[in-house]
Amino acid sequence: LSANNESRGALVVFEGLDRSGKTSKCGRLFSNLEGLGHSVELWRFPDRTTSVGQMISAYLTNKSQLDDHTIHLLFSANRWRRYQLFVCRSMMETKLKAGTTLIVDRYSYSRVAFSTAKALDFEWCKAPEIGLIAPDLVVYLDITPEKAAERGGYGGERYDQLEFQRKVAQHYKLLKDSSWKIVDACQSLDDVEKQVKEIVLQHIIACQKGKILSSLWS
Ligand code: 2DT
Repeated sequence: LSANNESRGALVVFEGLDRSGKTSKCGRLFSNLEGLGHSVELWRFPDRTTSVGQMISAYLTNKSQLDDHTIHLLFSANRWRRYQLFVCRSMMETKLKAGTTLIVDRYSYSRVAFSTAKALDFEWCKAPEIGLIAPDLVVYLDITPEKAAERGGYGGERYDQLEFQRKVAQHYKLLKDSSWKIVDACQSLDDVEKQVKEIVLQHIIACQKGKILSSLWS
């Protein structure tokens, strides 16, 4: 991952509990960056459009049952597929090196936090994600599970339960590293948007100046 990084785009990941506002903040950031003339794309995991994505979606909506290990590996396969679509250089790497910033709604941290919340082994959960591209920035939208639950209720999916989200919140904390910026998701929408935009622009500049791409957890 160390070839020509000049003027590359940034890999910006959003993480947080359900109802923390990730999807709307990703959308706002995307429009803001586009408005400023940046080359930018919005990605989302799970990508429910692929065949593996459809299996994940059936599991999340309780239409199918899968063993915890199996669903863990399917979520990873969903990301690897996106990564490997071009034969030698991944789609992600190609886009970043072409100068496109990627805003990604959930990434490997979701996988480990959600699976370890089911009491799967921490290192086992990380293993299938090792070697994916490490984000330049992880924006963690911080909200307590109780406050998140008050926000118009959860959807009807498998993980949308307060007790489970409490466990996920605890496990997210174990994944925090130097690429993380914690943003208080309970501020006004405008304040969250402004803070996120400032942090992201700083990281885009660092990447344009040649910050090296690295691999996740290796
Ligand atoms: P959305 O509500 O954001 O569509 O997510 N999840 C997600 C995992 O358990 N592992 C993963 O790797 C990813 C990307 C979090 C649907 C649910 O999928 C969970 C919530």
